Amino acid sequence: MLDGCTPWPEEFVRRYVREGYWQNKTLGELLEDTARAFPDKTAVADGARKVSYSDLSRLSTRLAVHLLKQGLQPGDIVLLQLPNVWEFVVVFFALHKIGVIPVLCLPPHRHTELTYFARLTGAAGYFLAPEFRGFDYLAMAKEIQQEVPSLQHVIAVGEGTEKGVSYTGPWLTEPDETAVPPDFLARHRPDPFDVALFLLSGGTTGIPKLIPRTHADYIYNARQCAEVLRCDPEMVLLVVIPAAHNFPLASPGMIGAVAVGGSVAMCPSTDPEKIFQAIQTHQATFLPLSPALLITLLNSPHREKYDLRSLRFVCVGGQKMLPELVDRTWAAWDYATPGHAFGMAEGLVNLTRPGDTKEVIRQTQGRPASPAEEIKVVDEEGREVPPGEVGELLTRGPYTIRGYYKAEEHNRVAFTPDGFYATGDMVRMHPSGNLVVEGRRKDMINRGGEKISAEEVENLILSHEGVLNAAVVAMPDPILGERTCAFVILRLGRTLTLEELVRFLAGKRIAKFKLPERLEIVEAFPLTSVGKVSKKDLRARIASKLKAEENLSAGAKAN
Ligand code: AMP
Ligand code: DBH
Repeated sequence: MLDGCTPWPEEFVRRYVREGYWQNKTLGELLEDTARAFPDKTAVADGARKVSYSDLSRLSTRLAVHLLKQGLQPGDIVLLQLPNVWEFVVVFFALHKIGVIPVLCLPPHRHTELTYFARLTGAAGYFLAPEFRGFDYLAMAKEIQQEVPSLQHVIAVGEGTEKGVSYTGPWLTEPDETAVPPDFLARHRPDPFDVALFLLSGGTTGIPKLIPRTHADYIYNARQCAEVLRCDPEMVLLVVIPAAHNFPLASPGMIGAVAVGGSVAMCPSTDPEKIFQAIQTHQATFLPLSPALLITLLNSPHREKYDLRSLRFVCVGGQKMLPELVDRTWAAWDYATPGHAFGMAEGLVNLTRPGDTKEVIRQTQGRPASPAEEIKVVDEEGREVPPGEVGELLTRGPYTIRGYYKAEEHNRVAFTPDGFYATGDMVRMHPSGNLVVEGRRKDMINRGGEKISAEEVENLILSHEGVLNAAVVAMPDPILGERTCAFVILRLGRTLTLEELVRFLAGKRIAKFKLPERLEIVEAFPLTSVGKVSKKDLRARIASKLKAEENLSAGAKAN
């Protein structure tokens, strides 16, 4: 396996292959299989553009040829940061055809995160859209290149003339390729049992972690999710949450859709009306959403204007969907089944099944997609708790990693000696055999499904000269579930406002979703019995303060 990655022990490799979970197939070959079976079917749709499977196969091969000509080589690592556009799919499969390994960055990631990923991996290239939501990615790419000399290739989707940048547009529109030798793919074929891509972990420690996923494990992950959710060639997946997330990518996601010969429709906007429009235009059947997005859709006055009756499955993940939200979804769209996806980029995916009873869908977050996934619910000493009691979820299986990339120290705490991943999620086994998420022990904020490491934000706040100490916690939010609240102790005689703090942090060039949305200046932090900062108390304090403020403003309105 690639340097810096932890392989599965030999006995597990043999078992996963013997029992048929891992197949000798690359992601590139997965696409080729479907292109042979369904050449004329729409593979990808984006607005008015439709790309058939035979075209997707051809275009991704053509792009792969150009990338090799540019000097990218099998085994190179690249940053991939694209919005939800059709080229995402073309680039994704082009890379896998030649064994170039993408790091799946999110569109909000900025200079600091990208530089870190590029340095850690020695990335050779950066795939981007020149502009998205008013941000100039090309300018950022130039700056990052100055700092990371390995980053030789900047490749933008679309057309353009910027010096030092290659554009996919001309490559994808040139007349048919003649220069592709028939054994082209075979010659550049990556090892299906080696790393295909890196996902990003929301992270619980100061530095975000890279998650290496192999072709074999990732294909099985997507296929297995597609199977238990009964996906078939009629599936039209609408990708609204950022396509680089594990959820819309492989649970069952884009790869699952390709595996079954379904279609992938890309929606770059999270504006409810644009989403409704996309559902209607593409006749979407399968819609992965975060609870926050689902609430926004249900609250939208535009909902009634569109015909959404193609929807069959509304799959909600990233954050817990409460029973009331399940009920509202059923009431709004009685032709669609709501379901939970409780997954993680590290591997394990729990799903409710279309055949589960209504009560199980209301109350639980599903069960492992694969029968080969081992799960344990344990107490603080690692002993399994009696069924029905709350404990931490541990897991091991054919698509759960055995270690983060180049993170030996962290791997020692995140994985047990026998290879279980400690999820940090507190769960309870429901009598149905499904899991119920009861909370978490990891120190992160889950902002509408986007994960924020408290420690990462605290370290940035601590670099402010007026700040003596900082503790970042989640505060409740009716739509996003959680937002970030920073508790700060100032140095003597200093002042700080939220605006000043946000301006300071924005200057650190990080993803905007990590910026605190509330600042509480305090004299001291509450401590636990062992003298650590009690985040539990801080969370309770801000929650009750918000509640009091809400009551106050409700009272003021009533008067
Ligand atoms: P990551 O490890 O960054 O991929 O984030 C995965 C984490 O998101 C899980 O460990 C859970 O904490 C959380 N999560 C994902 N889906 C759900 C869900 N349906 N319900 C509750 N928490 C979820
Ligand atoms: O939050 C996640 O990371 C997530 C949510 C739903 C995930 O990785 C998944 C399904 O596979």
